Amino acid sequence: LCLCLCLRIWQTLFSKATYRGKPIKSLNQSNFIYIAVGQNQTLSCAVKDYGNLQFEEFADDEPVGVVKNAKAVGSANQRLSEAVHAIKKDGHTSVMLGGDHSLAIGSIHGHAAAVGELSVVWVDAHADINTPMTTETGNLHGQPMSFLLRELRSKTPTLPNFSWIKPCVSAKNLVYIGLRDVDPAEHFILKLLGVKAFSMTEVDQLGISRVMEQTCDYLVQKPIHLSYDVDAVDPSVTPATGTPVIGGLTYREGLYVTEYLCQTGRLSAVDMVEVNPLRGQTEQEVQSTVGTAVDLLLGCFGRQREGNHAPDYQLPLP
Ligand code: NNH
Ligand code: MN
Ligand code: MN
Ligand code: MN
Repeated sequence: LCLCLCLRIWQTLFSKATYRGKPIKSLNQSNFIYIAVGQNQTLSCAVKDYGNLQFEEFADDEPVGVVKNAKAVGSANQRLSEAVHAIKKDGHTSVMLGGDHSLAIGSIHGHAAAVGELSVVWVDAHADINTPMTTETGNLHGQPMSFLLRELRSKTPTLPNFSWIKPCVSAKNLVYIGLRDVDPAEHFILKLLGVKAFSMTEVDQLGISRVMEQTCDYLVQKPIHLSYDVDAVDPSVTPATGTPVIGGLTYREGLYVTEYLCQTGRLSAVDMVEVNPLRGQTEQEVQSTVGTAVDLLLGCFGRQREGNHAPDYQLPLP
């Protein structure tokens, strides 16, 4: 059920509310679903769908320097921040399905507003830490961390509709995994702030299990915000994304990250972003990307490759 639900959510987000040509009416039928995790195995999971957020559009959203869509992105993230804040205050683990990675601004901001200091695990081919002054593309999805880090406060101008943002993450509480396409200015910032980063070179050197061990030894105690850009995974597996980069995590490495973070018991919010079915060349490319994103989410919520069974499972008697 959930596999299909998640698939539908993405299809809803990206295929103008239709799935295989048919319009999808509502996703809010049930608050409690059993996630199908394999034959005869279920993982119970109370799910509350807070619905799609409606974002305001701006006709007068002129570029600020090279930065595009500042008003729209600023305003969307303000709404998202409030939504995630409410979800955390309701006592849930937040799941944000995207969409552009600039949405991490609101997601992390709202999470921090509710729980205080947090650790951020940023799984991505890219560092997304350009400032509006260093960005080469002008895309805000390449800049979210620069608005969130306390250490970069004095380096980021206030864009229109960005004045509500309070930097709420410390550089020492941030870990990157999967980097392989980092701009020179971003590389400078990472070194300047001494940010912990496991690029694909470290993944090759250490193996994903030691990367995760070191990540969690380094990030102690605080609630974890996982911001997962599907382009961290190799484009042979997740091609339907805006900026695929060769040489990424395998399906198994990508999944291991989620399983490992799940078993810490500290996973408090997840972003699964840059899933873009419109970027798939074939139906198979879309299915592989969306299916992988769903598997990564299931990994975050306890699906184990060794198998699962309900705590009250009873063997049938002959
Ligand atoms: N570094 C580039 C930029 O700032 C690319 C960012 N693209 C991403 N990031 N998809 O995850 O525009
Ligand atoms: Mn994007
Ligand atoms: Mn990203
Ligand atoms: Mn990326």
